[in-house]
Amino acid sequence: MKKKVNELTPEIYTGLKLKKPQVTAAGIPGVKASLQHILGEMRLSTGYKVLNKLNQFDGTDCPGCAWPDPDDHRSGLGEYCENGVKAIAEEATYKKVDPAFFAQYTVGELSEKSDFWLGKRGRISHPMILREGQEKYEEISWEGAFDFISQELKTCQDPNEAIFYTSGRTSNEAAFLYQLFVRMFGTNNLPDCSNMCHESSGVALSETLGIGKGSVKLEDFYQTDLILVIGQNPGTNHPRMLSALKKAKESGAKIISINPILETGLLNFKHPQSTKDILGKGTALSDLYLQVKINEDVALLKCIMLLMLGREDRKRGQIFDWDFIEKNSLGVEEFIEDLRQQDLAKLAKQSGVPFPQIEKAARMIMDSPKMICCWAMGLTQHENGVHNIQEVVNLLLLKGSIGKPGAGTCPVRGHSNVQGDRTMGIWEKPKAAFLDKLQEVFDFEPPRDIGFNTVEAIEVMHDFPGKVFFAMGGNFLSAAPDTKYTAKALQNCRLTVHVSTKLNRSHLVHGTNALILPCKGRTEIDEQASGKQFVSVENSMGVVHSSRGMIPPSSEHLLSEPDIIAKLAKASLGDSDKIKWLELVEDYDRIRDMIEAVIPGFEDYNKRVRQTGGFYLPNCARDGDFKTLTGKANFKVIPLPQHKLKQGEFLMMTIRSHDQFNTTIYGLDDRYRGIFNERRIVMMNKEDMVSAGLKSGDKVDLINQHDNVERIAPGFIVVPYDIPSQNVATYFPEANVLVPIKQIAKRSHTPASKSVKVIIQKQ
Ligand SMILES: Nc1nc2c(c(=O)[nH]1)N[C@H]1C(S)=C(S)[C@@H](COP(=O)(O)OP(=O)(O)OC[C@H]3O[C@@H](n4cnc5c(=O)[nH]c(N)nc54)[C@H](O)[C@@H]3O)O[C@H]1N2
Ligand SMILES: Nc1nc2c(c(=O)[nH]1)N[C@H]1C(S)=C(S)[C@@H](COP(=O)(O)OP(=O)(O)OC[C@H]3O[C@@H](n4cnc5c(=O)[nH]c(N)nc54)[C@H](O)[C@@H]3O)O[C@H]1N2
Ligand SMILES: [Mo]
Repeated sequence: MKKKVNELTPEIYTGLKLKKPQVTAAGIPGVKASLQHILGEMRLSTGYKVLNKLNQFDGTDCPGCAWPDPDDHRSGLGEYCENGVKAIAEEATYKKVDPAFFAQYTVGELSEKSDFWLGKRGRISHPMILREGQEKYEEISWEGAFDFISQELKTCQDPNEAIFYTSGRTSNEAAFLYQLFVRMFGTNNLPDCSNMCHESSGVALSETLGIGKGSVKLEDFYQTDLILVIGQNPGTNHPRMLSALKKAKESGAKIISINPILETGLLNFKHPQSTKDILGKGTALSDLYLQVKINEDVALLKCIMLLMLGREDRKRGQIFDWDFIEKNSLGVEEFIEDLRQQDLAKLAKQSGVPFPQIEKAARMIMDSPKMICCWAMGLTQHENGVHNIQEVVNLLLLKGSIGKPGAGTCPVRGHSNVQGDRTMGIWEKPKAAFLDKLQEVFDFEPPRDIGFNTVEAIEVMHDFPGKVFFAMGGNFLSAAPDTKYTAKALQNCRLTVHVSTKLNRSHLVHGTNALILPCKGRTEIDEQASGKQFVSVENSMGVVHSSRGMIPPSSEHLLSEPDIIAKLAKASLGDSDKIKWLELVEDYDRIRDMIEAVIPGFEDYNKRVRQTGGFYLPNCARDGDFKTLTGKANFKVIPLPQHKLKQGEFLMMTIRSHDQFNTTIYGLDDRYRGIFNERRIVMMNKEDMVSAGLKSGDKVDLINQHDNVERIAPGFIVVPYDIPSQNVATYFPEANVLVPIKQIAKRSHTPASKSVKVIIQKQ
């Protein structure tokens, strides 16, 4: 059946309400929103049980974001935030999607429901199969499911016909077993959500600083003079970061935010667990807010650095840290020479930020010996995503603000274990040393060819029918760019398999045969032959620690992710001398012993992961030892992006609302931005609306014409918003139909979902 565009994002209109954007994050409204979500999904006693142990030393790691937990003190009331509570309520819900549910609806009928509706049906309870030509999913035994998949894998003429995706919630133990199975099967086709997320950070930082991860620890926030938050909305996506920013301010730091829109969480914060905060005014966070135009951060940073160079020229050593630069870096001469060619006024104009504000930012940076730069998707999801981050690194290097306390890089990760999954080898481009080690320890010949990343995997499935697509978590269809194109890619597969907790659109846009394998979630007790197990995860700052489930699984038919992988591997490959798949899962310590044998930094893993708070992985950039190809930290000469917007064309960023976790829609409100009860909206500058003859509430079609293909997202409602001219914002995933598959970041291949060119047509 050919699907219409609408069926891929079929939100219904529910009655948009607009209010003024809020100026304070969290506080009582945050507490109220958390409670509503808990009460809607689970019994209060279950809610209490999970939340009480959330992010505690002996508890469950929040399945929400990857922000670290404090090393020392953890709040007795629980270390969590409003959006962590929503993540828990989604996972620990009492509602069930069982075989009776699937008997009620055809897949066609389900695909007409909104993502919000699908997600709210509850937890998937049984393994299900959609057989060729059938209209409904039906129950299948676990054994039957593993046999089915292994038969399909065995009929691959080349192991590279199969593609194994991973979303970042998967534990270290599951991720390690998964990549081992996939590589023993014979392919490096291990695309992951990171390809769509922080891949640009990984590429940029590896080249310049020698490690693809950030360099700071939480305590650096309390020792720094200045924090830059660029292209990130922590109030919604990393709310616990606001507590760290508050504490940093109390310790004397200043904060500059750089973002096209004024995000509430960066303005003011009332800690929901502090009576003083709740009753008082809260803490003002940003000392300076630069409303940069979308994807003009390079122009802004160059303008700031040119002002710094002006001062430095007057007296050498006044601004730049020459001791650091000469000892640790390469390329500063070329960098400064290029900077001198730039024109202050032109840069300022291109950035869209008033010049006096840029001067103020430059002064604050010049006055701060130690500084931290934080960023997220606002920098990575552009064609020049890698360059954006390398320009940030240039700034840090000029100041010598790396490899010392209170200073460094802080790419704030998304999924709660996305960083750990990469450390475990979920990567289409594994390093030779890693493969050598797998070969030595497990006695097999690992594949050496580079595998497909997410975008390449979509293109290959699109152009060459008959692939097998297996997803360890996630919602590939809705998370990926160019929804219609990705739909065809999945529909071309002979088999699509999803290990999932909740129903999502990727189960409904499927291959010739499709399977759903329901797994236990992070919050649930994982009992194996040797007793209750815990898993481990790595947070955004490289701390590896344990996470154990606290409540009984939502269905007796669920298996854990490691168990699913082991059983599939056993059915597909059988045991080898070195690996007895099922024995490994009896006691996860055995999997951790294997990880220790293969991956550096995991010495004494089983012992250290049991220490309170876990342990830090080695980080060369943190230690000031830059393991790049040149052996030094590298300055890079970064070109300015050129957006030649035609008359009537806009640059669109696709962002998250306050009520979603990626493609999981918790609710229809974006409370901080004052947008309620609706997701199919486009935020637009008021003057642009006048020029385009549009008014608030008008319905428009959004159109993208990249590569001579017309992509249409019909029926979006115009919302006037404080956003730079010629910039608009929509929500992910509703606007993903517009993100061109071929518009990707150079070298990291991350879809440019924050700089999509659109024209806007009134309906
Ligand atoms: N509650 C909740 N938590 C989450 C998630 C979630 O969906 N919900 N998702 C998780 C994941 S996987 C991730 S990766 C993170 C995402 O966390 P964020 O990166 O904070 O998420 P986005 O909503 O994509 O927001 C990007 C921010 O960048 C700004 N921006 C866009 N373009 C530009 C630009 O060109 N320049 C600058 N300076 N700013 C720009 C936007 O205005 C927005 O504030 O959050 C994680 N945590
Ligand atoms: N336009 C646009 N597109 C984007 C982005 C954007 O900003 N704009 N952001 C990108 C980013 S940063 C990311 S990270 C990707 C996210 O891409 P994904 O990680 O693929 O998507 P999610 O929505 O996080 O996946 C949600 C699904 O995961 C399953 N799930 C939840 N918990 C578990 C678990 O414990 N185990 C298993 N096996 N399954 C589980 C549930 O079934 C749920 O439906 O999307 C990307 N896409
Ligand atoms: Mo992400």
